[in-house]
Amino acid sequence: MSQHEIRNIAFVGQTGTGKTSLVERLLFESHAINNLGHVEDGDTITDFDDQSIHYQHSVEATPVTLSWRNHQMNFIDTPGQAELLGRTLSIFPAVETSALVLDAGSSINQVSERLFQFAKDQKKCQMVIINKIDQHPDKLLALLEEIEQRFGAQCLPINLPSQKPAEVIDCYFEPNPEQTTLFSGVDEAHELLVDQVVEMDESLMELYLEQGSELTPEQLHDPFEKALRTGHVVPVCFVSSDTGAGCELLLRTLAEIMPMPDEGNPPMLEKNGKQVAIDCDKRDHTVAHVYKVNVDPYMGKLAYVRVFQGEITAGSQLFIGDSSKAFKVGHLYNLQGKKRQEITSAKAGDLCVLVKVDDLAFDSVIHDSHDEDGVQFKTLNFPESMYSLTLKPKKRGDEQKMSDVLAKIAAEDPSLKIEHRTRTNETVLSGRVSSISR
Ligand SMILES: Nc1nc2c(ncn2[C@@H]2O[C@H](COP(=O)(O)OP(=O)(O)OP(=O)(O)O)[C@@H](O)[C@H]2O)c(=O)[nH]1
Ligand SMILES: [Mg+2]
Repeated sequence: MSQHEIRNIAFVGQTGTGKTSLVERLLFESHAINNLGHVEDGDTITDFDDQSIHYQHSVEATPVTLSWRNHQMNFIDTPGQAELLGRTLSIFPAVETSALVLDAGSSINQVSERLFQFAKDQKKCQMVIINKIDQHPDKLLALLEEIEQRFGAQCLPINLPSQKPAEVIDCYFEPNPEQTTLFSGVDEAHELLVDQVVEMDESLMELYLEQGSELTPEQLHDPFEKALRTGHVVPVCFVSSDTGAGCELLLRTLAEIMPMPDEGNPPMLEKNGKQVAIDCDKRDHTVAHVYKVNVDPYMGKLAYVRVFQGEITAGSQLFIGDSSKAFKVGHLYNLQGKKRQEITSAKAGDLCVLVKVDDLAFDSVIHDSHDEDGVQFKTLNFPESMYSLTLKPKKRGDEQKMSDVLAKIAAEDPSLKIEHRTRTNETVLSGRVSSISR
């Protein structure tokens, strides 16, 4: 599969909006799984770790992959709890698209606002997904208005809920004005979206004015990508993870509208403060980035990697950052929750996992040529620490054990800081409250 068919999407948003349930539903609808899991039953693909099952909240950012109509979609399900925000923000470099999932029955809170702003700062293409339309049909219009008010008038529905509870009506690909939606007309929604997109292309605008609203999705493809890259348009989709309503249209939107790797804004890779040009189609020079690290009790250290250029192959020799010492890629995996599939290579645009490479850490840049020495990702602005604790081992002599555990925790959550204060000989852990108390 070439990078043209790959889509990388992060599902983000305040807790409880249904991100994990939606990812599960999309895996099910695309036949990646045969049984639909539920968060309450602790059997979803992405909330598979003990803590997520116990708390019934995602604790980890978890990637999964599905195939849909010749497209490979890599999704990352992320935690929505405020204190786990560091784990969500840290995966943004791995994706082109940030999909903010909202709950039709809840107002937008600060976490969602923050995530929307962060995605904008990170120059991600964005979309908003309104979930749980089955539960709160009466609140959808108010939420749409709230979205417009908080995030701007560029947030425009690509489909609308039908008057029939389990259906969603397409307003973009093949709009049928005969269909009745729960609120505005199909034509009206179509026109608003096309008007917004066509502003990106003067000659198409002229044609549009002559031709009326007859522009095809193919004619609109390039201006749509430009509008997404510049934040000039943010498509809004309605779904229900519970009934599956709108899921097919959501997958179509992801495949046909949201960007492939080289249509998104280029990754914020820099060398000596200058942007580094990255070419997804270029065959030589591998450049990749570690967007997450996790220490698995059985598999050891797992480094979750996004490949930006070239390819990572099992057995190849790569460098980390400025190091002159190469490491050999041993086993390479695709993870689907707790299931792992060994792969022989990962191409530009794709995600993969490297195991047992001790020197890899969050934010490491991996490459295969010293031309790329010094390449770094632009620093992510993590939330300020809100809480600090001085830590001491209960028993004397356990200092080493404590420092090993702290190193593991800090490796997994880049927003946590560990500091040794030599003057007072204290170890201080700083972060957001629950990241510490867990
Ligand atoms: N009725 C209804 N309930 C839903 C829908 N989607 C999710 N839920 C329920 O909403 C609750 C929260 O769902 P999750 O998928 O865990 O939400 P989340 O966004 O992943 O939450 P965090 O991991 O804490 O960020 C669960 O009880 C789901 O069963 C939906 O479309 N309709
Ligand atoms: Mg979740």
